[in-house]
Amino acid sequence: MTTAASALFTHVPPYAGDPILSLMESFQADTRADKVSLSIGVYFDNAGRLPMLPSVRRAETALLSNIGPRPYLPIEGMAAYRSAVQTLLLGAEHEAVTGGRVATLQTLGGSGALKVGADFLHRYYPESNVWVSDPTWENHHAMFAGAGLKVDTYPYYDPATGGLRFDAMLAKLRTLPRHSVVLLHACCHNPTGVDLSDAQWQELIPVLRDGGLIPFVDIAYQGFGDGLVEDTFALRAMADAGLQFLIANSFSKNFSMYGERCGGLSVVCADRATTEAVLGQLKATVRANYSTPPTHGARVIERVLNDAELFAMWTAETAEMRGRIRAMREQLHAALNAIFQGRHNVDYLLSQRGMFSYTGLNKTQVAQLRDDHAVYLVGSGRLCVSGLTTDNVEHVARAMAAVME
Ligand code: KET
Repeated sequence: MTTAASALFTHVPPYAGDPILSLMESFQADTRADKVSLSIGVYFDNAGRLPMLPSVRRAETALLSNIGPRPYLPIEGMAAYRSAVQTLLLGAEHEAVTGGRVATLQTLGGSGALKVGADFLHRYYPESNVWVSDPTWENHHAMFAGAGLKVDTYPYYDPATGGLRFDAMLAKLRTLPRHSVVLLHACCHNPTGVDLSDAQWQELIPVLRDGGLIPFVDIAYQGFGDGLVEDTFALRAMADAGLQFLIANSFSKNFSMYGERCGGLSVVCADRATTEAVLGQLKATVRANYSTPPTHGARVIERVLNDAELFAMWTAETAEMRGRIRAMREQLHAALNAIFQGRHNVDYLLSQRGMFSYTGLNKTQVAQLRDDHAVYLVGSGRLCVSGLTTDNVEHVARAMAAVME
């Protein structure tokens, strides 16, 4: 019955759609044979397929041959998974880890970690704003705002050079009120591919410490920059310097386990007692949201991370994915240079790292790429390099050139 009295929710407006996920839907509905998805941050192999990593297959097969009961996990997640997260991010021997100064939760992907962290910060620092890089992953804005924090930006990307506005970034961060939250990308910055060098991180750390700022580091692409350990340089340097900070890590990309929703939230605290209290309140946040995390993906990942042989396999698999991303950067760079003959500088493709590059293409050009050439980028001009293959890279280069010239 739809009488006026029973018509509820008529004031609910339609959803405009997510700027990234909605592109996946349009791409899937596109019937053109030469379509290329360079939008969502997902790693594809050179055949354009989502890989099933052999280390994951092996761990999962072993689990399936030993199917057991499925109790609720603890609110904070599996202990073996949580300690593996700490080892992967900071190293098993790091004093913060051995000293019991890291509160780690198993979370629903990197997104779940960001959300639980944002809720926690809003509760204990209700006056604090969060400062994110200009630009950042679109969903950072939505998540922090959704948790009640005011979101502001600090300078980051320089469109003129395709590099970093490091001095302007530091200058801005120096002006922030104490206890401001500063969202940082540990490696493979999304959407620009522009990272701080190790020396720049070392320069940033005193600014964070002396300003009494609360760093929140997002690491969603560990292994896709320079290496599994190399990509944690910022985390380890911050912990070495005695900073207290939050880390949201994701296993979606580096395990190619997007749908299993596996990640972690780690809070590096001043001492063991504070860590226990923080972990307790994080658990309270989770309990009031979704109660406890799921088992399957975490079991698989925990097995890979805690078994020496599987870990070595996975390390090699991440190196292979990283190598392919780099090779595709070089091939697109070479293909564009062959067309442009010096008319446009596309060296940003080589200096930027990780899955993404910022092309500088405007909304109209991105729309032309999609409508005229079936090449999908995010509206901001972000190109996901891992959607390129040796088969489609020439087509993409010709399409980019067609909309740029
Ligand atoms: N942090 C960053 C920086 C990030 O790019 C993503 C996903 C996440 C966190 C979320 O990770 P997950 O484990 O899936 O919750 N980014 C890609 C996918 C998306 O938008 O959801 C992307 O930017 O395309």
